[in-house]
Amino acid sequence: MIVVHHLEQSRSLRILWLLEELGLDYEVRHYKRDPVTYLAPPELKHIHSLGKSPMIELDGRPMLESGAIVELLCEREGGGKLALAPNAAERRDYLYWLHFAESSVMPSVIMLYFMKRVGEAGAKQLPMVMAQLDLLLGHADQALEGRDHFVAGRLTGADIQMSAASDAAISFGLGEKYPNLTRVRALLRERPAFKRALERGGGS
Ligand SMILES: N[C@@H](CCC(=O)N[C@@H](CS)C(=O)NCC(=O)O)C(=O)O
Repeated sequence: MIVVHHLEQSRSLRILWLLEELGLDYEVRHYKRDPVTYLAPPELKHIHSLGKSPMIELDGRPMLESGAIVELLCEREGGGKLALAPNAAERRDYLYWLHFAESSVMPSVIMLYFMKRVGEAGAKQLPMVMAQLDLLLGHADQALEGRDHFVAGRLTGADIQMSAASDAAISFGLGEKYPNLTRVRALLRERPAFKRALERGGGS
């Protein structure tokens, strides 16, 4: 049985969504964020020293990093569903978007999030961080022009990982600036598997 250590309001929702799309059995263990620091509770560190979420247990061992989790679950547990075979022509695009989410988009998202929290102290650097995020979100938005998926004309793990980019656009109030990200986000959130994941995640 796959166990998901699910932190509320976190990127862990993508893993619940993936598992629902793959139709796999899993158990969810819920964790609340610290109301002051917004960090994960210490119990997560008892399972893996980094204490981050998403965290799954597979074969009795903890595993972190959403991109790696998505890749492994699609290929090994999902029989290739939502993935692209190693020799598929679009495999390179699949891997590109699958990893672009955490490797490129999220660092800028997190930076902007903290800059906004520090207020005046971060004001000078804010335009530079904003420009970076704009570049990355614009690139993703462009890739969805006239299409509903990043690759292969169907839902893949790349779309699930990249949902973090559209979530970020919406949470920073940039939805209108990125109409394709916004449109696709609305479409994906209508999927029954997404709704089931939201329910099992306790609404976030
Ligand atoms: N790159 C990692 C990011 C993991 C991560 O930082 N998760 C956040 C939640 S979105 C977290 O656990 N924050 C709580 C904490 O750091 O204590 C991934 O994609 O899995």
